[in-house]
Amino acid sequence: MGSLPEQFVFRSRLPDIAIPDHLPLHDYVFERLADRRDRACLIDGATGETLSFGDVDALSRRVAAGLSSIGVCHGSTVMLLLPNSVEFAVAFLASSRLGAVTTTANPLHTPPEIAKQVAASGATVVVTEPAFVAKVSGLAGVTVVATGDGAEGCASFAGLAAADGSALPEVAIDVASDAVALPYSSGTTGLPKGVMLSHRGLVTSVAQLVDGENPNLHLREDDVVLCVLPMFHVYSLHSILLCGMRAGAAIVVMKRFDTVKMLQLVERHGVTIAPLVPPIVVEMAKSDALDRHDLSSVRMVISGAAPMGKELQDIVHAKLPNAVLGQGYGMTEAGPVLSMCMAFAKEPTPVKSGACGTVVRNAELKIVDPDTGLSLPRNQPGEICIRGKQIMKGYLNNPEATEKTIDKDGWLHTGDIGFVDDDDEIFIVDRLKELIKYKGFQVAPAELEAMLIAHAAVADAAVVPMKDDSCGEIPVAFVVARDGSGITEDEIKQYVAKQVVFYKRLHKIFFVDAIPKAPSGKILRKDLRAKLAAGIPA
Ligand code: 4UW
Repeated sequence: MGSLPEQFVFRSRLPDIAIPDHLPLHDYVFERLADRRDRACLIDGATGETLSFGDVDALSRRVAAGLSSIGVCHGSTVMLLLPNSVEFAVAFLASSRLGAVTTTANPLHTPPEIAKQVAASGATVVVTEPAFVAKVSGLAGVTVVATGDGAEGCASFAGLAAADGSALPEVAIDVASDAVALPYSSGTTGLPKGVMLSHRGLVTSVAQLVDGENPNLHLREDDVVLCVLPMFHVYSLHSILLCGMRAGAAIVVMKRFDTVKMLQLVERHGVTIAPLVPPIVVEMAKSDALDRHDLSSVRMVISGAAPMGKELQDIVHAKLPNAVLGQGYGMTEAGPVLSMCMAFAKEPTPVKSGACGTVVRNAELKIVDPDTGLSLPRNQPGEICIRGKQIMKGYLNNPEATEKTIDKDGWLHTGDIGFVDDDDEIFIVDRLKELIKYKGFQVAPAELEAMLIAHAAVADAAVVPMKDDSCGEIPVAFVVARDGSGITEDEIKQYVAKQVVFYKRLHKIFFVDAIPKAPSGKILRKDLRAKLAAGIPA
């Protein structure tokens, strides 16, 4: 009998902690409400209007009662189609109180993209701004709630918020099996899918960062956290909104990114924690305005969702010497955080530029050789896999995709290639999966390929990422045109642009005779990426 191969499993350097496994997400977030009822919780960046923790708790109860009055109940799905706003945070917590699931979408999505997600998620209520009502008003079986001054034919958010918050229905939430959030992600392959994050999953993931004697991400009650990243993306929802609230910090809500306005807000509110993505870090590092603002309050600059190289990290460090700069690594399906910079811990340890953190505690991480399936020791690159209570329950209505992502031993396969170094720091070096990340936003090649192939003049197509200095990656297509069609690059770009949100637009079309494929029919994306890396193909 041969002996079993050695398993190399990596753990946090921090000891495991006790994590509540009985609390629904909203109760966990508000667990210390009594101590901080009057402290600032949400600050509207545009108006300066501030809601205390007590206000947010009460408002989320009233909105829950209001949502209940329009039919939202345990197991319902509510879509938030909102830019960053107090309403977003409140509606999310209100849905959680009812045992409902929140699915989040970018309000800049096109009507067909939104309709697809509404249908797939089974959302029966969409909360949106008056400006976006027209995008959803024709959807059958959907009640639209409009914020602000309201809109014709819609329930009004203000009306919901006027309901009696003391008359909430009793809900028996099963924290392990009830999903509370349903963000969409394409994962390692195919089209975007609903990622079921349970109450217990999100509580675990938040606790892994901000709970315990020596929190990995040390947010304090006197911190002011900048919320410029979109709340509809899991990075902001989790690590700004939920972690910030759990820690008792104030959150400055910024509706949309603008470098100068962002720097003004940092100065005005004395922002101490700035969670960002690399393209914003680049903008900030390049901006002349940086030197005109006093940013000395910032003690932490967090980057994630896309790679940040050593050079950029060194530039920012030189410009903001008072701040600790580091990265976290997340993936929607991973619940979402896999690793976090140890320099953000209460008792920090030094880290290297370019590393994206150390695995979070109460979790296991391994690096798997994609060819043999065996786990690898330190300093050897392979597929990053993670296991723990924080990972997703699975994809909604898609057990096959779930089985391909979470193996029978509970390991979630990320499709990222990386290694763990001698100091337990993780470096991501490549991506096995199809995903394209434009400024941290997900672009699923399969979605664009299906659209291209549906065009009468296109015989075959493949979409891959091309490296780009300011966006990280941009989607480009290799297209086989039908004989005699005479279709042009611009026509194809326009055809796609009309159907998708801005970050999914194709930036370049390369006409080719054939798409390279394996005998199974799978596109050989690696070959196409190599072609791009070797220079613009003819
Ligand atoms: N370096 C290189 C990174 C990195 C990265 C992610 O859109 P998703 O599904 O999810 C995210 C979530 C990011 C996130 C959440 C919470 C958090 O605290 C944090 O750290 C500050 C980050 O991006 O895309 C997942 C994919 O994005 C890539 C990687 O390919 C991953 O599978 N990615 N973070 N630091 N690449």
